[in-house]
Amino acid sequence: MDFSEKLKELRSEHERLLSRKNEAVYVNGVYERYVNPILTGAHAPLEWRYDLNEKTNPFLMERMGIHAAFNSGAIKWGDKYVLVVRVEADDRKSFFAVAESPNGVDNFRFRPRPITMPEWGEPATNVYDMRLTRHEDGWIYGLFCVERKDHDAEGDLSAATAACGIARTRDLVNWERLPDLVSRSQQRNVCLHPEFVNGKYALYTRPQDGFIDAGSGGGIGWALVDSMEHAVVEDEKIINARHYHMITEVKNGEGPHPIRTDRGWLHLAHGVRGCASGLRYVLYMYMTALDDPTRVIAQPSGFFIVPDGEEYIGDVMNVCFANGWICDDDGKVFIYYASSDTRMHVATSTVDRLVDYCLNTEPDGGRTGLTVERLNRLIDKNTKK
Ligand code: M1P
Repeated sequence: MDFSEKLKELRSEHERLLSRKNEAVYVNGVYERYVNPILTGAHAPLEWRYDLNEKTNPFLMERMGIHAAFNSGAIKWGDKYVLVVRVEADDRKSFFAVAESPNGVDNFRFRPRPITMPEWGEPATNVYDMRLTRHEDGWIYGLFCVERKDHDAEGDLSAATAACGIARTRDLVNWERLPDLVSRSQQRNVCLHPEFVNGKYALYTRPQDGFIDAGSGGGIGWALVDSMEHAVVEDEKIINARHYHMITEVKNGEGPHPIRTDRGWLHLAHGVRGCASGLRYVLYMYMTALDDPTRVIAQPSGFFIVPDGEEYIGDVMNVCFANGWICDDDGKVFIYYASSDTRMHVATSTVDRLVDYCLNTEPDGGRTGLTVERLNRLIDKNTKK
């Protein structure tokens, strides 16, 4: 096959992948899953991966490997479903790129270039996991993790620090970088609440002792800050704590910003537990009071979404992670989740179903005896004559 034939085939295979239709499958009444991942490394434009000039690349070799597209922030932009994707190159560096779809479930296409994020302070080694918030102040904020080498840990090559980077935009094209969040502890999984609370910006935080360990960090935190231009966490309180023998035992973190409903704020988060095969990341939901987003009013027991089938496999196995969802005006909710730090998926539900799930699923009782009591109550209800 000559160069132009190979290129033609490459383009048609790529187009086949991008235009593949997706199909919903029933799961449990709470949400539908879709059969195909919506984004993978292979969705990255060919122009990002190949030198398409026969003279300089006669074998049509890939010159820049892109192996993963995951942990995406999400926003509705006009009639498009837009993701700010964590794209990871073969060199382990991730960056942000915008992909958009006309229907939210398939045909996601990357814009021609990745986001060139301005630096702030010491240039980042890595950036990832952007949470997007269209704030009532008129800006769209992107909060993300900024990883830098820990210069204090001499001799430990893997020592790093995590901070919350802050950027804002009005058009998803031009990004203004603001100073990183100032906080006593390291921070990852920070997310901006969409409304002012007591006239201040409200942040969901995740204080952590080190780069990996939440340690004494307690759980999902909450902090009010005066400004996003110089955001400083003075006081932080834990609003959704971790617990022994629950899905959040090792750590947890807020996903995208919560959705306002008549019955309270709907939250999506991830919980992590340890097991013989390593850490297991699952998604869970909780609700907080409308007049006080720090007061938990419901938290269904157990997980909401876990890796399923091939989703278990990837760069970091046994991981479900979500930092983006979109709620349409008609109440349809698109839940964008990643599997095993490798690819993006979508599940769909509605505000009504998610509220019903949160308010009518019993909470975790904390011990096996109460789980059996709960089961017996349900069986009684279903078998009573
Ligand atoms: O590898 C799983 C996840 O690990 C981190 O999440 P957390 O801070 O809760 O441990 C993040 O690096 C995330 O990107 C990743 O998916």
